[in-house]
Amino acid sequence: MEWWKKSCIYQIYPKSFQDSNHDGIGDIEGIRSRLPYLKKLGVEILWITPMYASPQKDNGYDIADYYSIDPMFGTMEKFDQLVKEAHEMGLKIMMDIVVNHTSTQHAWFKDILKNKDKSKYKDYYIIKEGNQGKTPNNWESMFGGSAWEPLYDGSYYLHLFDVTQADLNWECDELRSEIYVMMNMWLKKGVDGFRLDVINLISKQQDFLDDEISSPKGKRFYANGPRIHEFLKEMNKEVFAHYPCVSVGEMMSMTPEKAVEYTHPSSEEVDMIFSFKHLKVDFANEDRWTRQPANIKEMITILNDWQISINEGNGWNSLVWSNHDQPRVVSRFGSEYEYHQESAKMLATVMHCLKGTPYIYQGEEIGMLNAGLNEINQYKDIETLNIYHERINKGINHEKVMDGIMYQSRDNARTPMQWNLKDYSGFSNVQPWLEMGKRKDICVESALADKNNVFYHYQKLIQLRKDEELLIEGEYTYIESNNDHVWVYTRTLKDKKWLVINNFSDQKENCTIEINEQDKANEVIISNYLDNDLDIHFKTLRPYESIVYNII
Ligand code: TEU
Ligand code: CA
Repeated sequence: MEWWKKSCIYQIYPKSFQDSNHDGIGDIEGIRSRLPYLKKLGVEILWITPMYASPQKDNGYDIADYYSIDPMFGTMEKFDQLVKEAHEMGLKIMMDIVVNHTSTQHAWFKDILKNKDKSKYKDYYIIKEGNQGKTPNNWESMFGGSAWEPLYDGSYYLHLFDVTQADLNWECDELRSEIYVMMNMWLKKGVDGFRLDVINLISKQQDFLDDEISSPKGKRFYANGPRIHEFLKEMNKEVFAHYPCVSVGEMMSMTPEKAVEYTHPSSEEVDMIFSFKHLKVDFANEDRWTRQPANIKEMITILNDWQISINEGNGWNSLVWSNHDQPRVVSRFGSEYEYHQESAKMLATVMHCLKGTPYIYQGEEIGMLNAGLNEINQYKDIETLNIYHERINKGINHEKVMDGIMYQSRDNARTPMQWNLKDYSGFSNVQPWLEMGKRKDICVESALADKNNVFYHYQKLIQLRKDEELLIEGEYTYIESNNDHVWVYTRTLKDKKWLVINNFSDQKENCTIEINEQDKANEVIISNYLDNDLDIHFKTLRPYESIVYNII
C-alpha cells in the first residue's frame, strides 16, 4: 500500500505557527521547536504553505524565487535542518508549490518589464493584445476585478488571482521544463512531496473567449482545461516518478468523476486531489460572502457521493474540513461555546473514519475558532480587502459586508496558533503580524492538561488509523437513519465491521438506523460522550454525539 494512504497530513501556515526570533512572524525555527508537539499528536506528513522568497502580497502564494527561502522565515540551511530533524523523528515534509503563477517580482517577469519585446521570457506568461483599448476579454480575477492588467504598449497580462500574481503560460515548452527542473531540485534535497496550488487551472483554452456563464467569468475556459491531463502526466513522468513522493493537487470546479480521472493509479497524474464542494453549503445563492445556516443534509450527500464514486473509480480522497483559506470548522459546523468540545470531536471523527487521507489544519486539533475581528483594518488578507472595497463600491452597506467577512474571511484561519495563556498566546513576545483571535482560552497548554480534550481525541483517531487496516482499506457504506442531521456509515474489511454514527445538530436527535437486524455492537471504539449504550438500531443522540461501534 502507498505510504501516504495511511498517514495523516498536518498543515502548517508558517507565518502563524510559532515565532522564534520575536519579530511577530512565525518561522522555520519555530516549526522546528514544535516538532515534538506534532510527533505527540501523531501526524506523519507536514504540509508547509509556501516559504519561498516572496513579496508576500498573498502570503507566499506569490513566489519571486523558487530556489530560495524568504529571509523572514529563515535560511536554506535552516530549512535543510528542519527536513533532517523531521526525518529523524519519522515525519515527512510536503512542500506547497505554486506553478500556475509567479509574483510579478519574479526575475522572469521583471525581465519582461526591463527588456520588453526583447525579453526571452515573454512567452513564459500569458500576454495578449488589448481589444480596441480594452482588456483582451471579460475574464475576472478570483480576488475581484478584471483578470487582465496593462503591461506596456497596449498589451495585457493575465492574473487569475491578485494583480501581482501573473499566470504562467504552460503552452511554452521551455517554461514547463524549467518548472520540472525546479521541482526535482526540491525532491533531491529530500522533501517528500508536493501540494500543487490550483493545479487544474494551468491549461487555458487558447481562444480566450468572453464568458457570461461562469463565476468568476472565464473559469470554464481554464478549470480542467484542454491540456491539463497531458501536463500532469508529463509532470509525473519528469518529476514524481523518480521519487517515492506524494502529490496532492489542489483543484477547484471538481466532481468525483473528474477526481477519478486525476487520481486513478493508471492515470499517472497525482495521488489525490484537495477540493471544496462540501465546504460551500453555507453560502447563500452560491455567494461566499453572504452566509446562510449550513445545509448539513447537502454536505452529507456531497461527501457520501465522493466516498462512493472515488472508491468505485479506484481513486483516492483527501479528507478535509479546513485549511488556510477556509473559516474554522467548529465555528462553521459546530458549536463555539456550549458544545465546543463535543462538536469539535464529532467533526474529527466523521472525517477521520472516512476512506482517504485526513488533513488537520493547525489549531483544528485544539478546536480553534474564527478570529472574531470586527474592524476591517484588522484584516490583512488581500482577498478580504479587495472584496470589502468591491462590495462597498457596489453600495452594499458596511454591516452587511462585515458580516460576510467576519464569517468567511481567510484571516479567520490565519490568526496565530495559540500555544499557552501568556501574552500573544506564546506565539511571539511581540504584537504578531495579524491580530490574535478573540478566544484566547483555547490553547495547546490547556488542551494538553485535560485528558478529555479534543486534542486527545485527534490523537486517538490518528492512532486508530495506524492500527486498523479497516480505516484505510475498508469499504465505505452509507446507512439510512431517517434523520437529516445524522450521518451513519459503516467501514468493512473482511469479517470486521465498524459503525460510525454522528449527530451534526445541537439538539437531541432520534434516529432509526437501518442496519441488519442481527447486527450487534460489542464495543465502543471512540466517542465524544463517556457513557454510551450498545443499542445500534434505535438511538436518541445527544447534541453533536458521535460514536464508533465494533459490530459482530
Ligand atoms: O487557493 C485557491 C482556492 O481554491 C481558493 O480557496 C482561494 O483561496 C480563494 O478563496 C478563491 O476566492 C490557493 C491558495 O490556497 C490560496 O491561499 C491562494 O491565495 C490561491 O491559491 C492563489 O495562489
Ligand atoms: Ca520570526
